Amino acid sequence: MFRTRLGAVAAAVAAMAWCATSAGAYEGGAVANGGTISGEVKLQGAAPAAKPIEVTKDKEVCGQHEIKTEDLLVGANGGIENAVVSITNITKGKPMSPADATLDQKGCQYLPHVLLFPAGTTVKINNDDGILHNIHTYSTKNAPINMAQPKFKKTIEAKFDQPEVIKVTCDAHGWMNGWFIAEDNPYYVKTDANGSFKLTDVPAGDYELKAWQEKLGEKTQKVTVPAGGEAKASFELAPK
Ligand SMILES: [Cu+2]
Repeated sequence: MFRTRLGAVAAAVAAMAWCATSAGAYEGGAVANGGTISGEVKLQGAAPAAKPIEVTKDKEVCGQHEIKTEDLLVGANGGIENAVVSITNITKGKPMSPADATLDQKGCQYLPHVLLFPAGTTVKINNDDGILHNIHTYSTKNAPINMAQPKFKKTIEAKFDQPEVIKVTCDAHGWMNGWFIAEDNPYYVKTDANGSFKLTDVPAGDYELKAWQEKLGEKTQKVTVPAGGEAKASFELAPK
């Protein structure tokens, strides 16, 4: 009886392990005659101005420069900075190389505000301020972190094995917030200050392209990449 039950458990574990590696697995390799996808992510309608944040704690460090809200940064032409554009359904393409991903806590802000990296990356979380921060990640697929980082603890390392969009806050300074985004394939990019983006070395084919922005949510569209050519794709995100 015991033997049989153990055998069943072993079979179930083996099946789960197989699922974990086969579902959503990405295969990287050489891309012959790949194309590009480029475009812009724009805001529909008038752009709100970033609001100054009142520093209420550790003013001698956090108050040395002006801190503004970063949840919706819009350029002069309506382009949205820090939106993330990615292919959602690609299983084969350029290699997914391990990334050096670092989050700095500097002047009581997260730099960068949105940090992208491939799943499996170990992120370095630096405290450059010489005061107490407390990193808190709101993840469900990866183990959440809620850890005090006193001034003598310069770096915390945390590994993110599962693809996930993760909100990050500091429990010591209520205005500090940012995002970790662990991707399941290497076709992802953050928009620049004008909302522009470009993905390169995309194998020819039909894909679903997603634009995500922390405040406006996400939109998808179909895109066809020609061999060695350029596909254009632009997004308009509506205010909520
Ligand atoms: Cu902090």
